[in-house]
Amino acid sequence: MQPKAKFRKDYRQPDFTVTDIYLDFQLDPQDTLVTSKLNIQRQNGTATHLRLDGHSFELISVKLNTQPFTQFQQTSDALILEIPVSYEQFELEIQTRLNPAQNTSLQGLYQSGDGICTQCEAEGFRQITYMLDRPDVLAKYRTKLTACKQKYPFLLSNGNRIAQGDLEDGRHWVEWEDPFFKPSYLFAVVAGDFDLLKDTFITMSGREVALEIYVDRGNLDRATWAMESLKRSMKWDEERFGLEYDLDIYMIVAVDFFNMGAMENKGLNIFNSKFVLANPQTATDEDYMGVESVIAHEYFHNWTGNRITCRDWFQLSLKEGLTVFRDQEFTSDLWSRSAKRIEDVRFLRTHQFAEDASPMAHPIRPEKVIEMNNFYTVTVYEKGAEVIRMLHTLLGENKFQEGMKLYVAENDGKAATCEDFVSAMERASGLDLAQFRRWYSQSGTPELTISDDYDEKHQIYRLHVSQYTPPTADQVEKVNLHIPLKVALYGENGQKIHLKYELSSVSDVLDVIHEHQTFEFHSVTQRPVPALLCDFSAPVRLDYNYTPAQLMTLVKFAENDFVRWDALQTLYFNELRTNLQRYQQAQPLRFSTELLEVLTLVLENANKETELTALTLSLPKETEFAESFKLIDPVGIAVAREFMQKTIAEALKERLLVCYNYNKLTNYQVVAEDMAKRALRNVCLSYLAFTDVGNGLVHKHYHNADNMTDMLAALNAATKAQLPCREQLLYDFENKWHQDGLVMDKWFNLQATRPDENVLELVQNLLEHRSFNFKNPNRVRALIGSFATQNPKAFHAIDGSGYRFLVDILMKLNDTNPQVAARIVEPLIKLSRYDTQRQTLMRRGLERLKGIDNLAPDLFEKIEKALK
Ligand code: B3K
Ligand code: ZN
Repeated sequence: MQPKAKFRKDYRQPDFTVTDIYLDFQLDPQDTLVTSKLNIQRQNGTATHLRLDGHSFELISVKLNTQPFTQFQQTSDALILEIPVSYEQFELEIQTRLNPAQNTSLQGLYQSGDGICTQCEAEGFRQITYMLDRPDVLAKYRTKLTACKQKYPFLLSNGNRIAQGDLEDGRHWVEWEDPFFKPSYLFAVVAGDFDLLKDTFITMSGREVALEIYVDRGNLDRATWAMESLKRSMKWDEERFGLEYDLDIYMIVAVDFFNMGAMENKGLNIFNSKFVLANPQTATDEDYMGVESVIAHEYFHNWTGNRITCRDWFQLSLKEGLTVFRDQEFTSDLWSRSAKRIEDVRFLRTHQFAEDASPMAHPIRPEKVIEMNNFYTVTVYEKGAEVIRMLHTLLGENKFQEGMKLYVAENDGKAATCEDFVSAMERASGLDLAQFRRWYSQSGTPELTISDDYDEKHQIYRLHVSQYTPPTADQVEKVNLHIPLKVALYGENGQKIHLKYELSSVSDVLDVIHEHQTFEFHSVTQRPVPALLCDFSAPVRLDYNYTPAQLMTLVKFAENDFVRWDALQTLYFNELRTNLQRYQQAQPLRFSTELLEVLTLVLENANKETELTALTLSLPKETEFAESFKLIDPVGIAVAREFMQKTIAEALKERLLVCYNYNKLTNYQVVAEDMAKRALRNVCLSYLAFTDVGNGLVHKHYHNADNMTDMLAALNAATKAQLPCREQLLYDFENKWHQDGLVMDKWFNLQATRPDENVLELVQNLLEHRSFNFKNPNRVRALIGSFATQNPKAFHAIDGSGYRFLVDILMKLNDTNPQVAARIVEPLIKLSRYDTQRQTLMRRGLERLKGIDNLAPDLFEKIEKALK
């Protein structure tokens, strides 16, 4: 049977709702008994069919108002009950039996290591018991957990602990009550043995909140950063958004087996241990930042997601886009705003633009879904956050916060829609957002084509702007969007030109609303260099024919760090493009003197702006370059990029060495200044690895490292430049860390992204490695995911070996963990971006997959679209 699609337009209010739930769990890894008592209320006076979602468990019994009940029909994914019309309100009692240890899908109730936990978003609750498992059914939960006390000393659920006790058979029980109404996807249970880090937070109204972080035994020293991050998040949300925490306890549990980053269950977040655990020996600076932002993100969901939830899953960006925007702002306020912006834009351009150009293209509010888990995407999250950011740009901070207040006041305790949010913003600001709303319904990456002219006589400068959104796989017809275009003008000597129309100042944010539009600036005394799309004011592609001299002016003089970084990006991209062409025409590669000049200048100023230098000096990855081509040549890009890297290294070797030595630190601290120094020093190292001093330098760097950031930088440099020392360093690392899965993920990633010819064979052998575990999503992503997405040259090998390998893996993952399978199939469905030979091979792989028995809806949805 083919999985069925659901459409946004078909939303209907439920006929029945659940007001209260009492859940009783008799927990056991192989044999868990769940008794659920649902208080149900009829919403629609004539409805007699009550359809409850549920699958993957054994149904034991059903009672209606305490009496055994048999008027139901059981299907593969539901229980359909016949409820007499006279029943306005009734209690349904359902008993089910589950096997958490055998649940490798990591949804519903499952075993992780020695513990047991849940994952209910999006539709995992229905794997525990029958339920109206939809986000617009809000109920109050009371939960009793009973389990062996020795094996599971901690029994956790949402809300407040209201009672507990011991049983004579060695088991104990704990009862929890959550006073807030919530949808089933926010329900959570954890049972296990942990080390516990405790702290408290005093809220702005003076209430004390208990903070508890649960980690595997022995990991306590790796939890402090997460705790600090949590407190910073709570404080920030009060200060910037005026939002205060509502329960008396906030718990975070770190588990090793988890399909994504973390989950914002009410009062009981469950995290992938990757985003909790950090100490200097095991985590890099990047990991530290990752932990802080995911902790913040899940915390921020308490208001944007939990207190105000989504009416239906098509509205997912209501909570995700907004919460990503909030965590981005948090990081920007605490660290460096421009660095954060640069990283986010890099990510969006590489991954979201690629998604929009793929068979999976969808608007931030999708119209049609087969498997909801497939829509936790960069589009819903990151483009969703860009849409919120554009609103913020258009409204300004004050009006935006007024809009937030209105949104919260109107929707607290409810299941809302994206429209509710935009409407609040519209009414609070008085702006007309009619055209802006189209960002919610239109997919695809808009292109802004800009040209300019300068009228010297009248001192008028004009920007001619055209917008065009190319058709996408899901939607052919496109309309004009409301695009905020932030600009700045610079004189030849770097002075910023005041923006004027006639005699008055005008905003630097231009409202692009038509297909073609001209913007005029007056009193411009010389032909300016335009900085366009400053701070990436809209998620669009920009096409303006910059000359190298203009870009040089921007790199040198622009006030805005983002503009300077972006100008250098354009130079890198142009350089790569030119050399790729030369490579394809079998001509010798050449490096432009302008770019070397700019880079020399950047290095000269390195000490004044360490962080920005590190960012601008990093060459875009192969996958970043690839995104700017309609037709991707994975081999050519790798060759041209490596040529650039080697040329820069050789030409600037002395300067890079000076910079490398200058930024040496004596001890490890997670503070902005030191992180910037490490980043810059390690970028220098990555270039120097390609010179004659490389082997000695990298070897020494590795052995002198007192932290993971530097150690990994050395390993990375050694493998990318294929230095003689690499095998020995990799061996040393493995020997030291093989018992630590999270650290080994870094090693697996390095192995999978090696430039070596035989990398596929290496990866295949590593499937048998002592630290690898096919059931653990982190391991699978680190080894197999990295190979498929971060080693394009090897994955797209023209003999099809990379594709065959991935398909073999996917066939197995389809049975064990379809959600992870649907993530790592991504590079294979983007077939239209490659030449016909590769396309044919990719298609063959997808067809082989499509033919298997029991193809999960997760893979089915993507493959079906890809083969269209
Ligand atoms: N809301 C969860 C993601 C759930 C994914 C379900 N497949 C984490 C987050 O976005 O905060
Ligand atoms: Zn989220």
